[in-house]
Amino acid sequence: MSNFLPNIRDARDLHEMSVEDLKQVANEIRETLCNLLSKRAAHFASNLGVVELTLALHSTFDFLQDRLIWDTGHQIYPQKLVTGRFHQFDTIRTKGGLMGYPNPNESDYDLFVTGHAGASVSTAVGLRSGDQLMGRDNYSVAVIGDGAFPSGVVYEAINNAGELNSKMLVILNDNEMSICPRVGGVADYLDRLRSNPIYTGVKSEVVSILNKVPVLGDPAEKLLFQIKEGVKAGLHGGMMFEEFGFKYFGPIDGHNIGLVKKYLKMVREIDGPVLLHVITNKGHGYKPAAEDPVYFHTPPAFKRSDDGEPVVLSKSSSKPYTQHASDAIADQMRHDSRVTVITAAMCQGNKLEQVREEFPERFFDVGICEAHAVAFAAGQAKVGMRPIVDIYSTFLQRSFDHIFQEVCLQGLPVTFMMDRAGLTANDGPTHHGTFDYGYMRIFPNMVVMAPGDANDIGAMLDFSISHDTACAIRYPKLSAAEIDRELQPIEMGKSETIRSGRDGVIVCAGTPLIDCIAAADQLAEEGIDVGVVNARFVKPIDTDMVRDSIENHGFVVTVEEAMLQGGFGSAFLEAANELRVDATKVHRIGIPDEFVQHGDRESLLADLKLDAAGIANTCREVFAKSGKMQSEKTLG
Ligand SMILES: Cc1ncc(C[n+]2csc(CCOP(=O)(O)OP(=O)(O)O)c2C)c(N)n1
Repeated sequence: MSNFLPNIRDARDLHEMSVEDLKQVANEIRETLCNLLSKRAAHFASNLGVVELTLALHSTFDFLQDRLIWDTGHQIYPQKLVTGRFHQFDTIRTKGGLMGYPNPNESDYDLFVTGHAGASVSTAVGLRSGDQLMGRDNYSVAVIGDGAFPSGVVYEAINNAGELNSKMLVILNDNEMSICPRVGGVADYLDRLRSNPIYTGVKSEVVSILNKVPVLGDPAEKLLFQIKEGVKAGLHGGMMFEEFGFKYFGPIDGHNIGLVKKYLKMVREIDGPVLLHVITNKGHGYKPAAEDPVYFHTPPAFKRSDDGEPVVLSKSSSKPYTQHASDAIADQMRHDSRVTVITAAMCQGNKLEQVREEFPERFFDVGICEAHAVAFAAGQAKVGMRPIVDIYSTFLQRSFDHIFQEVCLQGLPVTFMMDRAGLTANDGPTHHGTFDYGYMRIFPNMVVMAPGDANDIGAMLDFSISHDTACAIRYPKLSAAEIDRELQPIEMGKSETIRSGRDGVIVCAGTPLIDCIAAADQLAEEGIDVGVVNARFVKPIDTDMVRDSIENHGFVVTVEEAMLQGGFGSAFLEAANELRVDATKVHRIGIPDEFVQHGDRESLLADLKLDAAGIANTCREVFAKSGKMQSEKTLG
């Protein structure tokens, strides 16, 4: 078996390859993907599904001249393998290694760092428009999955593209799946496109004619288009995409490299925007992944047994925060029929399967439509329901304006469960949920909470459901800690003292609490007596605690796994300023003004001084300074 892949230095090498050779490359890519998964968790099923599409695209276009955007970006692995990164591929999703998403720092073939779904068509339209203004005669392509396709921004882009009428291609990669099965009216529409027997008949006829005609520049081709347009218009009275000004082709088999290439060559000759609908199977080529694409979206590392079955290499036994959150949500729903839960296509990630089963009528998966999710929740809240919006911290950024206008400005009681807050480690900058304290605490009528451990989650949700304006609760993607203590009830704006200390105090927002306690333990062994406070509320902050921390301790260190700007430590300083107490002894630990890259959690935390050792070190330093200041004062 020849080995093409290690020798492909650049995607242009694919141009000379026959379809048969490209099929061989496809096999090699799949083997490489399977081998990667034996080392670490990574995006898998979506990548298996786009192998042929990637090869067809890169062997037809030159994407150093033309432009290519993969929507979301999690299905970029095959592109990395054929654009000069094969030999580093083993490093993907490790610190300093390749990113698991497109990254222009790695290759000119990756145009944007992306990880959030839905924006590909907009950027592709923008690229095309800019290139046109710069006088370049190139082509812009966006590949977008059927899961991302219902995102509102896609229609804003399609609306604009139709009007600009420039040459560009949107490839709709339809595998009938988001991470979970896709939902909603667009999904139904795509199903109808796939299954309409008349249209399917026409399609195969078109394909068979296509197979017979020369690919480029043949007048028969133009005729073919006209026939197709006429037939389609007659059958459907105008298709949705065509109404927007796009020419629609497909659906075609996205695993047939030769066929996809043929269509790509053909649509490249068309003036104006084109939508090519390709059908692929998520997990294609590895049977267990094709059979269970939900699990295999980002599975944990596994090796293949002799008969190819996946054998998971390690299992985490402790219960994650997400599961505690999901259990608490179910509990609320059991006791209060006003409570609903809304997820934006992350039922699996949010561990809401059980809730979906138990409360099908109060469970809403709105698709990858975070903005809609929040405005929808506002509508429910307005008429007396108690909606819980369960969305990852980073994706909730998409809803910023609706949090402001539809929720906070109206004073509505919507609860935000912000999952995956803090560092999400190997996913990197698109996925770290580190901006939420800043973007949530600026709104009037918003309460912002951060559980210090698993025990706080249920109590905070309980507080939130009975509170009459919006509340946000943010927690990470981690196994949950349970801190041994006598639990104090959640009271509006009240922190919890975990232990008191004479020399200084660490005030922690959220789940770094366990590391703060470990740091205080280390310091105690050295004779430095440091208290630990579980802030619980980022907004309203406990002003009594702020005053006490400053007035009765030698130093204060605030800790948060979030951006320092606008974050918890900043809230602490603001409160100190309003109290007119001297905040010079306050030191903040958190994320500085830069994007944190991908890597293993431990070393990212160590770099940011956010692990127990880093927190202890900072305390030592400020303790030494505070001691010096104290003795200077005494001497002076
Ligand atoms: C704004 C946003 N919300 C949610 C996600 C989480 N997410 C990642 S991939 C994915 C499913 C994407 O499905 P689709 O677009 O069909 O691509 P496929 O994986 O099927 O190729 C989701 C919901 C995201 N990346 N961005």
